[in-house]
Amino acid sequence: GKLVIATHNPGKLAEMRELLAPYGIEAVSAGELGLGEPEETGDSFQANARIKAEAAAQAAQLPAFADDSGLAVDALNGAPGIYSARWAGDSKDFNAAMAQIERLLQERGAAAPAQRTAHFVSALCVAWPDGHVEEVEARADGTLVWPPRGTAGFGYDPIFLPDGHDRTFGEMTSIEKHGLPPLGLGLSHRAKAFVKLAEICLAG
Ligand code: ITT
Repeated sequence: GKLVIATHNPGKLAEMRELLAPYGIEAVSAGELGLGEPEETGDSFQANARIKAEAAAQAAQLPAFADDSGLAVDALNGAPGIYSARWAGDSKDFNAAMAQIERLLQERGAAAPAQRTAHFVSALCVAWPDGHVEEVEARADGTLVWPPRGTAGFGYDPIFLPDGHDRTFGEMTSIEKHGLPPLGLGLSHRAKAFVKLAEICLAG
């Protein structure tokens, strides 16, 4: 059957399409269907993912897949967190949002890598028109670098160095960011969450 990918973020959409590709599911984006964007009024990643998935499932009368995600910086008490998109403003200026994080880290004297730890979170939700939902969440841990490195990916990728790697997400191909064989999917927050979701409802 057909699945709506309930995102208006082109970087996410590309990753979600890649993750779904092996399953042979016909996926259509919220943008392609002309669906609006619901207000993200939730106070957690999971709540916002569910708001987006349920709104799209109801509007399209098709199963809908949504991701709510963000970067949580330990020295900033988890900010920007669920406000990660909003920190970039209406102009979606992630260079400014990354510079803002760096300014706050420097104000706190966070120079050593151990003071610059952060994690990405991805909450995924699939909602069906009959009201059924499946929800999962995963994280990827790492350290923030400055200046930004690499032009791949989107959002905060150029400052995020995942644990155990020497290149930022911005320096990785999307395949590497998802997690390369032999380990397969399981580096990025989104790929890890997708594996959990696939175990629940896409594999069968
Ligand atoms: P939709 O709600 O339409 O899906 P959005 O960009 O508004 O798009 P979110 O509210 O979930 O989505 O915001 C998440 C933000 O966190 C996103 O804009 C990115 O800047 C950042 N982010 C999430 N995953 C990321 C990743 O894998 N790499 C870099 N930045 C990421």
